[in-house]
Amino acid sequence: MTPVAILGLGASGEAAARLALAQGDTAYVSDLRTDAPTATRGARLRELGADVELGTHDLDRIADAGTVVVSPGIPPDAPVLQGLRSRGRRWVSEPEFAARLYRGPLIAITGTNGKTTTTLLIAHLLRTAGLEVGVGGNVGGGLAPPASDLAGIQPPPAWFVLEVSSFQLADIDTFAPAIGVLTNLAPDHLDRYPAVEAYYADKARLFDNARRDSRWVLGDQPEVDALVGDRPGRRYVFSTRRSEGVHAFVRDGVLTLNVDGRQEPLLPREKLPLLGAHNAANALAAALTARLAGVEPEALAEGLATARALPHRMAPVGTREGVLWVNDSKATNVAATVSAVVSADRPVVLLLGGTDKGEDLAPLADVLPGPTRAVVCYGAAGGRFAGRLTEVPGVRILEAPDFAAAVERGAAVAEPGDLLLLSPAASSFDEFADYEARGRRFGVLARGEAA
Ligand code: UMA
Repeated sequence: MTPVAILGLGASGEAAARLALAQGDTAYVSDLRTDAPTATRGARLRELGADVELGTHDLDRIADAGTVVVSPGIPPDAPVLQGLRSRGRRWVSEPEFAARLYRGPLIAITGTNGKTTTTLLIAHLLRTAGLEVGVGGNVGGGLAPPASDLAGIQPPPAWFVLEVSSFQLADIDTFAPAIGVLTNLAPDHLDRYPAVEAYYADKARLFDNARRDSRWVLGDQPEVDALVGDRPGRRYVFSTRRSEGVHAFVRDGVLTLNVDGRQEPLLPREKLPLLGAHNAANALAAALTARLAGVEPEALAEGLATARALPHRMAPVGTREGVLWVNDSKATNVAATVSAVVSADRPVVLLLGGTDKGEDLAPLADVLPGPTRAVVCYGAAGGRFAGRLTEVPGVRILEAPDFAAAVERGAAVAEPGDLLLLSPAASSFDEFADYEARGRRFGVLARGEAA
Protein backbone atom coordinates (compact mmCIF):
# COMPACT_ATOMS: atom_id res chain seq x y z
CA MET A 1 0.00 0.00 0.00
CA THR A 2 1.21 3.50 -0.82
CA PRO A 3 0.92 5.67 2.29
CA VAL A 4 0.13 8.88 0.39
CA ALA A 5 -1.44 9.37 -3.05
CA ILE A 6 -1.41 12.89 -4.43
CA LEU A 7 -3.75 13.95 -7.21
CA GLY A 8 -2.54 16.83 -9.33
CA LEU A 9 1.00 18.02 -9.83
CA GLY A 10 0.76 21.79 -9.67
CA ALA A 11 2.34 23.88 -6.92
CA SER A 12 0.26 22.27 -4.17
CA GLY A 13 0.73 18.69 -5.39
CA GLU A 14 4.47 19.12 -5.59
CA ALA A 15 4.60 20.65 -2.10
CA ALA A 16 2.39 17.92 -0.63
CA ALA A 17 4.62 15.24 -2.16
CA ARG A 18 7.74 16.86 -0.74
CA LEU A 19 6.09 16.95 2.66
CA ALA A 20 5.05 13.29 2.47
CA LEU A 21 8.58 12.28 1.48
CA ALA A 22 10.08 14.42 4.24
CA GLN A 23 7.87 12.50 6.69
CA GLY A 24 9.46 9.29 5.45
CA ASP A 25 6.38 8.17 3.50
CA THR A 26 6.40 7.00 -0.07
CA ALA A 27 4.22 9.05 -2.39
CA TYR A 28 2.36 8.20 -5.58
CA VAL A 29 1.75 11.42 -7.54
CA SER A 30 -0.37 11.49 -10.68
CA ASP A 31 -1.55 14.20 -13.06
CA LEU A 32 -3.47 14.00 -16.32
CA ARG A 33 -1.14 16.53 -17.89
CA THR A 34 2.08 15.61 -19.61
CA ASP A 35 3.24 19.10 -20.60
CA ALA A 36 6.74 20.43 -19.93
CA PRO A 37 6.10 22.27 -16.61
CA THR A 38 4.34 19.20 -15.19
CA ALA A 39 7.12 16.92 -16.43
CA THR A 40 9.70 19.20 -14.79
CA ARG A 41 7.88 19.00 -11.46
CA GLY A 42 7.62 15.25 -11.90
CA ALA A 43 11.35 14.91 -12.54
CA ARG A 44 12.12 16.93 -9.41
CA LEU A 45 9.92 14.67 -7.31
CA ARG A 46 11.29 11.46 -8.81
CA GLU A 47 14.76 12.58 -7.75
CA LEU A 48 13.45 12.80 -4.20
CA GLY A 49 12.05 9.28 -4.46
CA ALA A 50 8.40 9.86 -5.41
CA ASP A 51 6.56 7.59 -7.79
CA VAL A 52 5.23 9.97 -10.44
CA GLU A 53 2.78 9.08 -13.20
CA LEU A 54 1.72 11.58 -15.85
CA GLY A 55 -1.15 11.28 -18.32
CA THR A 56 -3.36 9.09 -16.11
CA HIS A 57 -4.59 8.39 -12.58
CA ASP A 58 -4.24 4.79 -11.38
CA LEU A 59 -7.55 4.56 -9.54
CA ASP A 60 -6.83 1.19 -7.88
CA ARG A 61 -3.60 2.46 -6.47
CA ILE A 62 -5.11 5.72 -5.28
CA ALA A 63 -8.09 4.02 -3.69
CA ASP A 64 -5.69 1.75 -1.83
CA ALA A 65 -3.52 4.58 -0.42
CA GLY A 66 -3.49 5.49 3.25
CA THR A 67 -4.18 9.16 2.59
CA VAL A 68 -5.38 10.75 -0.65
CA VAL A 69 -4.48 14.43 -1.13
CA VAL A 70 -6.34 16.34 -3.83
CA SER A 71 -5.17 19.55 -5.54
CA PRO A 72 -7.69 22.41 -5.43
CA GLY A 73 -7.84 22.73 -9.21
CA ILE A 74 -9.42 19.26 -9.56
CA PRO A 75 -13.19 19.81 -9.68
CA PRO A 76 -15.50 17.57 -7.62
CA ASP A 77 -16.98 16.04 -10.77
CA ALA A 78 -13.59 14.98 -12.20
CA PRO A 79 -13.73 11.29 -13.17
CA VAL A 80 -10.98 10.37 -10.72
CA LEU A 81 -12.97 11.82 -7.80
CA GLN A 82 -16.17 10.20 -9.02
CA GLY A 83 -14.28 6.91 -9.11
CA LEU A 84 -13.06 7.35 -5.54
CA ARG A 85 -16.52 8.38 -4.40
CA SER A 86 -18.09 5.27 -5.92
CA ARG A 87 -15.61 3.17 -3.92
CA GLY A 88 -16.49 5.03 -0.75
CA ARG A 89 -13.01 6.48 -0.56
CA ARG A 90 -12.47 9.87 1.09
CA TRP A 91 -9.74 12.40 0.35
CA VAL A 92 -8.37 15.58 1.87
CA SER A 93 -7.23 18.91 0.50
CA GLU A 94 -3.60 19.95 0.60
CA PRO A 95 -3.93 22.47 3.49
CA GLU A 96 -5.74 19.81 5.56
CA PHE A 97 -2.85 17.41 4.91
CA ALA A 98 -0.27 20.10 5.77
CA ALA A 99 -1.92 21.65 8.82
CA ARG A 100 -2.10 18.27 10.58
CA LEU A 101 1.67 18.57 10.88
CA TYR A 102 1.83 22.17 12.07
CA ARG A 103 3.29 22.54 15.53
CA GLY A 104 1.91 25.95 16.33
CA PRO A 105 -1.29 27.97 16.19
CA LEU A 106 -2.96 28.69 12.88
CA ILE A 107 -4.63 31.77 11.43
CA ALA A 108 -6.71 30.88 8.36
CA ILE A 109 -8.07 33.55 6.01
CA THR A 110 -10.80 33.10 3.44
CA GLY A 111 -13.41 35.26 1.72
CA THR A 112 -14.24 36.25 -1.83
CA ASN A 113 -12.10 39.38 -2.10
CA GLY A 114 -9.08 40.72 -0.28
CA LYS A 115 -7.89 37.44 1.16
CA THR A 116 -4.38 37.55 -0.29
CA THR A 117 -3.83 41.17 0.78
CA THR A 118 -5.21 40.42 4.25
CA THR A 119 -3.12 37.26 4.60
CA LEU A 120 0.13 38.97 3.67
CA LEU A 121 -0.72 42.00 5.79
CA ILE A 122 -1.39 39.84 8.87
CA ALA A 123 2.02 38.23 8.37
CA HIS A 124 3.62 41.66 8.00
CA LEU A 125 1.97 42.94 11.20
CA LEU A 126 3.08 39.89 13.19
CA ARG A 127 6.62 40.18 11.84
CA THR A 128 6.73 43.89 12.61
CA ALA A 129 6.03 42.87 16.21
CA GLY A 130 9.06 40.58 16.07
CA LEU A 131 7.17 37.29 15.73
CA GLU A 132 8.27 34.44 13.46
CA VAL A 133 5.58 33.62 10.91
CA GLY A 134 5.01 30.89 8.34
CA VAL A 135 2.77 32.41 5.66
CA GLY A 136 1.33 30.90 2.48
CA GLY A 137 -1.49 28.73 1.18
CA ASN A 138 -3.72 29.76 -1.71
CA VAL A 139 -1.77 33.04 -2.09
CA GLY A 140 -0.23 32.02 -5.44
CA GLY A 141 1.64 34.19 -7.91
CA GLY A 142 4.95 33.21 -6.34
CA LEU A 143 4.24 35.56 -3.42
CA ALA A 144 4.18 32.82 -0.78
CA PRO A 145 4.47 29.00 -0.74
CA PRO A 146 1.70 26.38 -0.54
CA ALA A 147 0.58 25.20 2.90
CA SER A 148 2.71 22.04 2.76
CA ASP A 149 5.94 24.00 2.45
CA LEU A 150 5.32 25.60 5.84
CA ALA A 151 5.11 22.33 7.77
CA GLY A 152 8.86 21.81 7.74
CA ILE A 153 9.85 25.20 9.16
CA GLN A 154 12.23 24.65 12.08
CA PRO A 155 11.86 25.77 14.75
CA PRO A 156 8.09 26.09 14.26
CA PRO A 157 7.03 29.74 13.88
CA ALA A 158 4.94 31.55 16.49
CA TRP A 159 2.03 31.58 14.00
CA PHE A 160 1.08 29.87 10.78
CA VAL A 161 -0.88 32.23 8.52
CA LEU A 162 -2.74 30.50 5.67
CA GLU A 163 -4.95 31.79 2.90
CA VAL A 164 -7.50 29.09 2.09
CA SER A 165 -9.84 28.99 -0.90
CA SER A 166 -13.30 27.46 -1.01
CA PHE A 167 -11.83 24.65 -3.13
CA GLN A 168 -9.39 23.84 -0.34
CA LEU A 169 -11.95 24.18 2.46
CA ALA A 170 -14.24 21.78 0.62
CA ASP A 171 -12.02 18.86 1.60
CA ILE A 172 -10.96 19.59 5.16
CA ASP A 173 -11.55 17.26 8.07
CA THR A 174 -9.70 18.30 11.23
CA PHE A 175 -8.57 21.75 10.02
CA ALA A 176 -9.11 24.04 13.03
CA PRO A 177 -7.69 27.57 13.00
CA ALA A 178 -7.18 29.29 16.35
CA ILE A 179 -8.25 32.45 14.54
CA GLY A 180 -10.36 32.22 11.38
CA VAL A 181 -10.94 35.25 9.14
CA LEU A 182 -13.83 35.58 6.69
CA THR A 183 -13.33 38.86 4.81
CA ASN A 184 -16.54 39.04 2.75
CA LEU A 185 -18.81 37.03 0.47
CA ALA A 186 -19.91 37.65 -3.11
CA PRO A 187 -20.79 35.33 -5.98
CA ASP A 188 -17.68 33.82 -7.57
CA HIS A 189 -16.40 30.65 -9.24
CA LEU A 190 -19.80 29.97 -10.79
CA ASP A 191 -18.02 28.02 -13.50
CA ARG A 192 -17.33 25.37 -10.86
CA TYR A 193 -20.27 25.63 -8.48
CA PRO A 194 -23.86 24.94 -9.56
CA ALA A 195 -25.09 27.88 -7.47
CA VAL A 196 -23.75 30.52 -5.15
CA GLU A 197 -25.10 28.61 -2.13
CA ALA A 198 -22.74 25.72 -2.88
CA TYR A 199 -19.80 28.14 -3.00
CA TYR A 200 -20.83 29.70 0.31
CA ALA A 201 -21.31 26.24 1.81
CA ASP A 202 -17.66 25.42 1.11
CA LYS A 203 -16.63 28.73 2.67
CA ALA A 204 -18.70 27.82 5.73
CA ARG A 205 -16.52 24.80 6.32
CA LEU A 206 -13.99 27.20 7.87
CA PHE A 207 -16.20 26.88 10.96
CA ASP A 208 -16.54 23.06 10.87
CA ASN A 209 -14.25 22.46 13.81
CA ALA A 210 -15.22 25.56 15.77
CA ARG A 211 -14.67 25.33 19.51
CA ARG A 212 -15.52 27.60 22.41
CA ASP A 213 -12.00 29.05 22.35
CA SER A 214 -12.01 29.65 18.57
CA ARG A 215 -11.89 33.28 17.50
CA TRP A 216 -13.52 34.55 14.32
CA VAL A 217 -12.71 37.80 12.54
CA LEU A 218 -15.65 38.65 10.33
CA GLY A 219 -16.61 41.23 7.73
CA ASP A 220 -19.68 43.31 8.54
CA GLN A 221 -22.07 41.64 6.12
CA PRO A 222 -25.37 39.78 6.71
CA GLU A 223 -24.23 36.91 4.45
CA VAL A 224 -21.12 36.44 6.61
CA ASP A 225 -23.18 36.53 9.78
CA ALA A 226 -25.61 33.98 8.36
CA LEU A 227 -22.76 31.67 7.39
CA VAL A 228 -21.33 31.56 10.92
CA GLY A 229 -24.77 30.76 12.29
CA ASP A 230 -24.58 29.45 15.84
CA ARG A 231 -21.07 27.99 15.67
CA PRO A 232 -19.10 28.31 18.89
CA GLY A 233 -16.25 30.77 19.38
CA ARG A 234 -15.84 34.51 19.98
CA ARG A 235 -16.71 36.85 17.13
CA TYR A 236 -14.92 40.05 16.20
CA VAL A 237 -16.34 42.21 13.43
CA PHE A 238 -14.53 44.77 11.27
CA SER A 239 -16.47 47.39 9.36
CA THR A 240 -15.88 50.42 7.14
CA ARG A 241 -19.59 51.32 7.42
CA ARG A 242 -20.11 51.80 11.15
CA SER A 243 -18.14 52.20 14.36
CA GLU A 244 -20.70 51.14 16.96
CA GLY A 245 -21.01 47.52 17.97
CA VAL A 246 -17.98 46.39 15.96
CA HIS A 247 -14.36 45.73 16.91
CA ALA A 248 -12.41 47.41 14.11
CA PHE A 249 -13.56 50.54 12.31
CA VAL A 250 -12.61 53.96 10.97
CA ARG A 251 -13.44 56.77 13.40
CA ASP A 252 -12.64 60.40 12.57
CA GLY A 253 -10.51 59.12 9.71
CA VAL A 254 -8.44 56.85 11.98
CA LEU A 255 -8.22 53.06 11.78
CA THR A 256 -9.31 52.04 15.27
CA LEU A 257 -9.74 48.86 17.30
CA ASN A 258 -11.95 48.11 20.25
CA VAL A 259 -11.53 44.49 21.28
CA ASP A 260 -12.24 44.70 25.00
CA GLY A 261 -14.13 47.92 25.57
CA ARG A 262 -11.11 50.19 25.10
CA GLN A 263 -10.62 52.23 21.94
CA GLU A 264 -7.20 51.84 20.37
CA PRO A 265 -6.60 54.35 17.55
CA LEU A 266 -3.93 52.95 15.23
CA LEU A 267 -3.25 55.05 12.15
CA PRO A 268 -4.96 57.80 10.14
CA ARG A 269 -6.58 56.15 7.14
CA GLU A 270 -4.70 58.48 4.79
CA LYS A 271 -1.33 57.24 6.13
CA LEU A 272 -2.07 53.67 5.07
CA PRO A 273 0.13 53.15 2.01
CA LEU A 274 -2.48 50.83 0.43
CA LEU A 275 -4.79 52.70 -1.93
CA GLY A 276 -8.53 52.26 -2.17
CA ALA A 277 -11.51 51.84 0.14
CA HIS A 278 -11.35 48.04 0.01
CA ASN A 279 -7.85 48.20 1.47
CA ALA A 280 -9.12 50.05 4.54
CA ALA A 281 -11.30 46.99 5.16
CA ASN A 282 -8.36 44.65 4.56
CA ALA A 283 -6.23 46.69 6.97
CA LEU A 284 -8.93 46.58 9.67
CA ALA A 285 -9.28 42.81 9.26
CA ALA A 286 -5.53 42.29 9.46
CA ALA A 287 -5.03 44.63 12.42
CA LEU A 288 -7.88 43.04 14.35
CA THR A 289 -6.49 39.57 13.70
CA ALA A 290 -2.96 40.53 14.70
CA ARG A 291 -4.30 42.21 17.85
CA LEU A 292 -6.06 38.96 18.79
CA ALA A 293 -2.73 37.21 18.18
CA GLY A 294 -1.23 39.47 20.85
CA VAL A 295 0.35 42.32 18.89
CA GLU A 296 0.34 45.67 20.73
CA PRO A 297 -1.27 48.74 19.10
CA GLU A 298 2.09 50.54 18.63
CA ALA A 299 3.46 47.65 16.55
CA LEU A 300 0.19 47.48 14.59
CA ALA A 301 0.48 51.18 13.75
CA GLU A 302 4.07 50.72 12.60
CA GLY A 303 3.15 47.67 10.54
CA LEU A 304 0.20 49.39 8.87
CA ALA A 305 2.34 52.43 8.05
CA THR A 306 4.95 50.23 6.38
CA ALA A 307 2.52 47.96 4.47
CA ARG A 308 3.23 47.61 0.76
CA ALA A 309 0.83 46.94 -2.11
CA LEU A 310 1.16 43.63 -3.89
CA PRO A 311 2.93 43.89 -7.23
CA HIS A 312 0.64 45.02 -10.07
CA ARG A 313 -2.36 45.51 -7.76
CA MET A 314 -3.09 49.17 -7.10
CA ALA A 315 0.64 49.61 -6.54
CA PRO A 316 2.00 53.19 -6.55
CA VAL A 317 5.08 53.11 -8.77
CA GLY A 318 6.13 56.76 -8.93
CA THR A 319 5.11 60.41 -8.84
CA ARG A 320 5.73 62.75 -11.76
CA GLU A 321 4.75 66.40 -11.71
CA GLY A 322 2.43 65.76 -8.79
CA VAL A 323 0.64 62.85 -10.48
CA LEU A 324 0.74 59.48 -8.69
CA TRP A 325 1.23 56.62 -11.14
CA VAL A 326 -0.59 53.49 -9.99
CA ASN A 327 0.03 50.07 -11.48
CA ASP A 328 -3.06 47.85 -11.41
CA SER A 329 -1.99 45.77 -14.40
CA LYS A 330 -3.40 42.65 -12.70
CA ALA A 331 -6.86 44.05 -13.51
CA THR A 332 -7.33 42.00 -16.67
CA ASN A 333 -11.12 41.96 -16.47
CA VAL A 334 -13.92 44.47 -16.14
CA ALA A 335 -14.78 43.63 -12.52
CA ALA A 336 -11.24 44.30 -11.34
CA THR A 337 -11.15 47.66 -13.09
CA VAL A 338 -14.53 48.61 -11.66
CA SER A 339 -13.23 47.91 -8.17
CA ALA A 340 -10.15 50.06 -8.84
CA VAL A 341 -12.22 52.97 -10.16
CA VAL A 342 -14.76 52.96 -7.35
CA SER A 343 -12.02 52.83 -4.74
CA ALA A 344 -10.27 55.97 -6.01
CA ASP A 345 -10.38 58.91 -3.62
CA ARG A 346 -9.14 61.55 -6.09
CA PRO A 347 -9.36 62.38 -9.82
CA VAL A 348 -8.24 59.58 -12.09
CA VAL A 349 -6.87 59.35 -15.59
CA LEU A 350 -7.64 55.75 -16.48
CA LEU A 351 -5.61 53.73 -18.99
CA LEU A 352 -7.84 51.10 -20.51
CA GLY A 353 -7.05 48.57 -23.21
CA GLY A 354 -4.99 45.64 -24.43
CA THR A 355 -6.32 42.38 -25.84
CA ASP A 356 -10.09 42.39 -26.05
CA LYS A 357 -11.65 39.45 -24.20
CA GLY A 358 -15.06 40.47 -25.46
CA GLU A 359 -16.42 41.16 -21.98
CA ASP A 360 -19.54 43.23 -21.48
CA LEU A 361 -18.46 46.75 -20.48
CA ALA A 362 -21.79 47.65 -18.85
CA PRO A 363 -20.49 47.30 -15.25
CA LEU A 364 -17.72 49.76 -16.06
CA ALA A 365 -20.06 52.13 -17.91
CA ASP A 366 -22.24 52.10 -14.78
CA VAL A 367 -19.49 53.55 -12.57
CA LEU A 368 -18.24 56.15 -15.07
CA PRO A 369 -17.45 58.97 -15.12
CA GLY A 370 -17.11 58.57 -11.33
CA PRO A 371 -13.74 59.98 -10.35
CA THR A 372 -12.33 59.92 -13.88
CA ARG A 373 -10.95 63.06 -15.48
CA ALA A 374 -10.33 61.13 -18.68
CA VAL A 375 -10.24 57.57 -19.97
CA VAL A 376 -7.54 56.69 -22.48
CA CYS A 377 -8.47 53.68 -24.62
CA TYR A 378 -5.63 51.96 -26.41
CA GLY A 379 -4.41 48.82 -28.14
CA ALA A 380 -6.39 46.03 -29.76
CA ALA A 381 -9.40 46.60 -27.48
CA GLY A 382 -9.18 50.38 -27.69
CA GLY A 383 -11.66 50.91 -30.52
CA ARG A 384 -14.44 48.85 -28.95
CA PHE A 385 -13.83 50.25 -25.47
CA ALA A 386 -13.89 53.84 -26.75
CA GLY A 387 -17.00 53.19 -28.85
CA ARG A 388 -18.93 51.73 -25.91
CA LEU A 389 -17.81 54.23 -23.26
CA THR A 390 -18.40 57.28 -25.44
CA GLU A 391 -22.09 56.54 -24.97
CA VAL A 392 -21.75 57.31 -21.24
CA PRO A 393 -22.65 60.94 -20.49
CA GLY A 394 -19.87 63.02 -19.00
CA VAL A 395 -16.98 60.70 -19.80
CA ARG A 396 -14.00 62.20 -21.61
CA ILE A 397 -12.61 59.53 -23.93
CA LEU A 398 -9.19 59.79 -25.53
CA GLU A 399 -7.71 57.25 -27.88
CA ALA A 400 -4.16 56.06 -28.44
CA PRO A 401 -2.81 53.41 -30.80
CA ASP A 402 -0.69 51.54 -28.29
CA PHE A 403 0.41 51.29 -24.66
CA ALA A 404 3.30 53.77 -24.84
CA ALA A 405 1.17 56.38 -26.61
CA ALA A 406 -1.63 55.86 -24.08
CA VAL A 407 0.69 56.45 -21.14
CA GLU A 408 2.04 59.60 -22.78
CA ARG A 409 -1.44 60.88 -23.55
CA GLY A 410 -2.65 60.08 -20.03
CA ALA A 411 0.32 61.78 -18.38
CA ALA A 412 -0.28 64.87 -20.51
CA VAL A 413 -3.92 65.32 -19.40
CA ALA A 414 -3.41 64.40 -15.73
CA GLU A 415 -3.20 67.29 -13.29
CA PRO A 416 -1.25 67.52 -10.03
CA GLY A 417 -3.03 65.49 -7.35
CA ASP A 418 -4.47 63.02 -9.89
CA LEU A 419 -3.88 59.30 -10.19
CA LEU A 420 -2.62 57.99 -13.51
CA LEU A 421 -4.17 54.55 -13.18
CA LEU A 422 -3.22 51.58 -15.32
CA SER A 423 -6.19 49.30 -14.70
CA PRO A 424 -6.78 48.06 -18.23
CA ALA A 425 -9.77 45.65 -17.97
CA ALA A 426 -8.11 43.53 -20.63
CA SER A 427 -5.20 41.16 -21.00
CA SER A 428 -1.90 42.38 -22.32
CA PHE A 429 -1.03 39.92 -25.05
CA ASP A 430 -1.34 42.34 -27.97
CA GLU A 431 1.88 44.00 -26.77
CA PHE A 432 3.31 42.10 -23.81
CA ALA A 433 4.17 38.58 -22.62
CA ASP A 434 1.79 38.97 -19.65
CA TYR A 435 0.27 41.48 -17.23
CA GLU A 436 3.48 41.51 -15.19
CA ALA A 437 5.54 42.66 -18.17
CA ARG A 438 2.94 45.37 -18.84
CA GLY A 439 3.08 46.50 -15.22
CA ARG A 440 6.87 46.53 -15.19
CA ARG A 441 6.90 48.69 -18.34
CA PHE A 442 4.53 51.14 -16.65
CA GLY A 443 6.89 51.31 -13.66
CA VAL A 444 9.84 52.03 -15.93
CA LEU A 445 7.91 54.88 -17.59
CA ALA A 446 6.79 56.20 -14.18
CA ARG A 447 10.37 56.45 -13.05
CA GLY A 448 11.40 58.05 -16.34
CA GLU A 449 13.86 55.26 -17.00
CA ALA A 450 12.73 54.63 -20.59
CA ALA A 451 15.15 55.38 -23.37
N1 UMA B 1 -5.67 17.57 -12.83
C1 UMA B 1 -5.60 16.20 -12.80
N2 UMA B 1 -6.75 15.49 -12.92
C2 UMA B 1 -7.96 16.07 -13.11
C3 UMA B 1 -8.03 17.49 -13.12
C4 UMA B 1 -6.86 18.21 -12.99
O1 UMA B 1 -4.52 15.62 -12.66
O2 UMA B 1 -8.95 15.37 -13.22
C5 UMA B 1 -4.43 18.30 -12.62
C6 UMA B 1 -4.20 19.45 -13.55
O3 UMA B 1 -3.61 18.98 -14.72
C7 UMA B 1 -3.27 20.33 -12.71
C8 UMA B 1 -3.59 19.92 -11.29
O4 UMA B 1 -4.45 18.83 -11.33
O5 UMA B 1 -1.92 20.05 -12.99
C9 UMA B 1 -4.36 21.00 -10.54
O6 UMA B 1 -3.48 21.96 -10.11
P1 UMA B 1 -4.09 23.22 -9.39
O7 UMA B 1 -4.96 23.96 -10.35
O8 UMA B 1 -4.69 22.84 -8.10
O9 UMA B 1 -2.78 24.12 -9.28
P2 UMA B 1 -1.77 24.47 -8.12
O10 UMA B 1 -0.56 24.94 -8.83
O11 UMA B 1 -1.61 23.35 -7.14
O12 UMA B 1 -2.43 25.73 -7.45
C10 UMA B 1 -3.33 25.61 -6.37
C11 UMA B 1 -4.29 26.79 -6.40
N3 UMA B 1 -5.05 26.74 -7.66
C12 UMA B 1 -6.40 26.61 -7.69
O13 UMA B 1 -7.07 26.56 -6.70
C13 UMA B 1 -7.04 26.55 -9.03
C14 UMA B 1 -3.53 28.08 -6.28
O14 UMA B 1 -4.48 29.14 -6.14
C15 UMA B 1 -2.69 28.06 -5.02
O15 UMA B 1 -1.86 29.21 -4.98
C16 UMA B 1 -1.83 26.82 -4.98
O16 UMA B 1 -2.63 25.64 -5.15
C17 UMA B 1 -1.08 26.67 -3.66
O17 UMA B 1 -1.95 26.48 -2.59
C18 UMA B 1 -4.56 30.05 -7.23
C19 UMA B 1 -6.02 30.42 -7.49
O18 UMA B 1 -6.32 30.96 -8.52
C20 UMA B 1 -3.81 31.33 -6.89
N4 UMA B 1 -6.93 30.11 -6.55
C21 UMA B 1 -8.34 30.45 -6.70
C22 UMA B 1 -8.65 31.83 -6.18
O19 UMA B 1 -7.85 32.36 -5.39
O20 UMA B 1 -9.70 32.37 -6.56
C23 UMA B 1 -9.17 29.44 -5.91
